[in-house]
Amino acid sequence: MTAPTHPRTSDELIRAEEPVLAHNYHPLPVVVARAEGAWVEDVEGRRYLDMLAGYSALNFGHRHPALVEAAHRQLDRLTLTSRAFHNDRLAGFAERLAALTGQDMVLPMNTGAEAVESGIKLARKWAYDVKGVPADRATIVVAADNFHGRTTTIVSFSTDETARSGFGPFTPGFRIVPYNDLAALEAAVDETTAAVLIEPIQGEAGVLIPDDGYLAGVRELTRRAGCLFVADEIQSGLGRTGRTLAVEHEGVVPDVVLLGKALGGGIVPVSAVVGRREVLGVLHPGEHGSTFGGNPLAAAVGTAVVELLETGAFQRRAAELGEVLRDGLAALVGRGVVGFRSRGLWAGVDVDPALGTGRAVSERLMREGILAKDTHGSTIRLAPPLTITADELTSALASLEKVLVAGA
Ligand code: IF1
Repeated sequence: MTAPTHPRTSDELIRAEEPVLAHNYHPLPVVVARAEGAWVEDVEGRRYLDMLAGYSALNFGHRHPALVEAAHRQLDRLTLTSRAFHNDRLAGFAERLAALTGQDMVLPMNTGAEAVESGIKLARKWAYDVKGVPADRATIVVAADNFHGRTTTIVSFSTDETARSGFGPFTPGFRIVPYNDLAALEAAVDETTAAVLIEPIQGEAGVLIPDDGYLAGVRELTRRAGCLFVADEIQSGLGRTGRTLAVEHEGVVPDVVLLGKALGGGIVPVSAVVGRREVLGVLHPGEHGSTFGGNPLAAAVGTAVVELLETGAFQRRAAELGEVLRDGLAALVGRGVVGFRSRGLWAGVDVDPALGTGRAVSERLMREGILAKDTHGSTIRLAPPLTITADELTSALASLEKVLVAGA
């Protein structure tokens, strides 16, 4: 069937997807056609405030001018060489990213899951080559309720049956312990342990923030045990929580940090494994790679993203506006909100189940011109672009109040 010549309406486009697009999502019934800053516009011209920001891939808003300019400039020069050759953008990107994160080396990849998979391979190879774990015996400790991506190995250690069932057989070598439980973690780490892999804040689980001291405890425990602390900052990093990396709230420096999402500025997929020389140095030519990893377009956009973060302005903004978000949500506790967790411009809001599921609340918010997304049950995730203004944030909170209190 050929597409009709007249521009199709939102409803027509939604219907057209059904027979031809895999049904691995259940999107809200909104068809976005253009966007700028914190605002998106659907096919019919209705405007919405974007409180999801691509699950934290749009920290700098839609089409940030500096990022679009960097992309346009590079599009007119060079977009891909493969790593068979050098390109003139990659050294600068790696230098700036390593400096921003306080790490030695960078392994450039594309998606978050690729960064996680690469981090797993690096940790295992470090365990064999440096720590001396017997071949094929390395273990990696992860947290229950984790979310690290959708590949077969990553869902092998998921505790979410929806994400995991039907995709076996699974990759061995992972131990699962409760999040935010140092005793359980200590019991799971032994001489075969290559790494502890955790999110500094569990995003998909509902923005679960561990107790103060947990991250420092993981750092101390892994140092003492002689294994790696690998922090997945793909969603929590790059300004979202009010710091460059969420681990900075406890002054912790992991051995390896996984980055993605906002590293590509919402323009191209850019991810990276950044870490100590002793770890990333275990890779030799031919042992790992990617067609697009480190491509000049990604490196140019990634460099522009790092430049935005080098001043600290976005991190300070997320911290300051995070107080507006926190205070606004606190005022709703007992008035439709049964609890919430927030750090910087990132919140998991538990809505009174009597008012409806998270999905139902998301649909009501959509009708109020606010785009947000439920995680599990009746929890709504709020993660606006860090470019949002205080007034926009306040109006989003007012819409949430209207939807909850009015039971709209
Ligand atoms: C979807 C969730 C969020 C991540 C962390 C690695 C990855 C992600 C901490 C993998 C990706 C995305 C995946 C996307 C929706 C979104 C998500 F709901 F799935 F769980 F944010 F919470 N580590 N999270 O959050 O990165 O390969 O996707 O680039 O699968 O629908 P990716």
